[in-house]
Amino acid sequence: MIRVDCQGVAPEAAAASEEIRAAIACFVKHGYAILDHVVPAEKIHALQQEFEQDYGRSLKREEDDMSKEVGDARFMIPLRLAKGFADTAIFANPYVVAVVHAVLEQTAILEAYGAVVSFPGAKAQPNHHDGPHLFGAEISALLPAHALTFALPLVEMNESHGTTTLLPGSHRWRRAGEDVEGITPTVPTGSCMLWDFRLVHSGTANRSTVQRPMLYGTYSRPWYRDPVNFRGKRRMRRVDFDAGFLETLPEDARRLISHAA
Ligand SMILES: O=C(O)CCC(=O)C(=O)O
Repeated sequence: MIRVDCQGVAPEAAAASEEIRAAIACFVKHGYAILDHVVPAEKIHALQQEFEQDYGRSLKREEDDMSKEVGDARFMIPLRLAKGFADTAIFANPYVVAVVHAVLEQTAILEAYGAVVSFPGAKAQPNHHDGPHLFGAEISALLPAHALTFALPLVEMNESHGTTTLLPGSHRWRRAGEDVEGITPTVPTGSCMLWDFRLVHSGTANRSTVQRPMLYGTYSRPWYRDPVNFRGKRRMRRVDFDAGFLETLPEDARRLISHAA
């Protein structure tokens, strides 16, 4: 398993750093990147409390208009770009955006923003990719990435709370089920994972007694819209923010979400 430690890499120098270059190379070859120390752990702790307060009570163990079941006792909900979730260190994180720009080009957008929460006792998800192949598996395997998932745990992802198993190289599979050993990383708070939308992966079981919220962002090329995860969910906004929010943002962050204004 390859991990890249961003501690000591200045955010403004991220794109030119050896560390981010290594992350990009891993992403292109293996379909994933794991970045450590991209957000201070205290900031994540505050976000986790905010999540519990603002979303915890309304999130039930059943699908409704504002959530989607994505596995046994596992739900996806949209997050509003407000308060801590509107922090550019989170949705426009400089280390993450440096990888996003390299693999999806500078015109990349944040296509969706939310959380996947697994409840205590949630069983492992089946293997899947986040979207269907473009033009079928044979052609898709040859193409550069069109979208990726950014996963930022609000509590440590580990054997007890559950994490995500990734099948390295599966973004290049021409047929399903090639034989490869998965990796099941522990992801501490402040670290994140990125995976190619084509990569085969699955959330592992939550064996603990606490919810495991994982903030996610879908970054994509500007023409791409996730055709699956919002099907039948008209009330679920992909990227949601107040009028006037855009004007408060630096240019780079604004470019990521202005399509949703
Ligand atoms: O819960 C996880 O760890 C992964 C979730 C996931 O892959 C999904 O819902 O598509």
